[in-house]
Amino acid sequence: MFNKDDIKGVIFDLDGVICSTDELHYLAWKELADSIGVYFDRQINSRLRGVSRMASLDIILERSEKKYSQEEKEALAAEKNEAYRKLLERMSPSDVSDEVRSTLTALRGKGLRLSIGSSSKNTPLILERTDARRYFDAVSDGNNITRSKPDPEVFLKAAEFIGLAPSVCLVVEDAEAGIDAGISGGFFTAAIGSAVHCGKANVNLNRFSDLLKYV
Ligand code: B16
Ligand code: MG
Repeated sequence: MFNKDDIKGVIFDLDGVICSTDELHYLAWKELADSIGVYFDRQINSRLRGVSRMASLDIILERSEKKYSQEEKEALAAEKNEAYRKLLERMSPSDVSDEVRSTLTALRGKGLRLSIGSSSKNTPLILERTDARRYFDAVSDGNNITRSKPDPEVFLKAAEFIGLAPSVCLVVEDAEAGIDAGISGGFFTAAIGSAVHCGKANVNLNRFSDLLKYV
């Protein structure tokens, strides 16, 4: 049973929760898909939310007539990532809203421990470009895991990094795969954005600052 007094830490997904990189992922995947003649649009892009880089590529290649070897797929993923990192250089502190910043500051003020729990290997660059690293006690991301969401590894590591048990942490996610990961790791979960529709989270947030009602 969810009880706000039990929560000692909050673990945040990055893309879609703290900031939005959807459009940049789209542009980089689109460039790659065009270069190999594979159809790709924004609807397909929406299936990539919260999914790892290689799993995203597999979704894109569903439309390809050519079968790619593992080595070729790794080269394609590296090419996309290079284009994506160039686009990330355009991010700035204004890509993290005042609402997100003031809510994170208020949560810290309540004595809660905060961590990032993101599948993205580009998390350090995104946090640096947006000047958001300073709100978090720890960062667990695609660089310290071997299994992506819906596996709970990234959140279990985040809880370990802030020295708390999953049972006293709330995971905030915008993707169903992330809510599933939180549930299977024994965390309480809060859904925002498209994850609200899956109906599986303990709480649904209309907006980021609603978190202050629940913890
Ligand atoms: P990268 P999150 C996820 O971040 C993104 O939502 C997903 O679209 C992306 O494919 C994944 O990170 C891997 O990202 O290619 O940068 O390592 O939502 O878990 O913060
Ligand atoms: Mg996300």
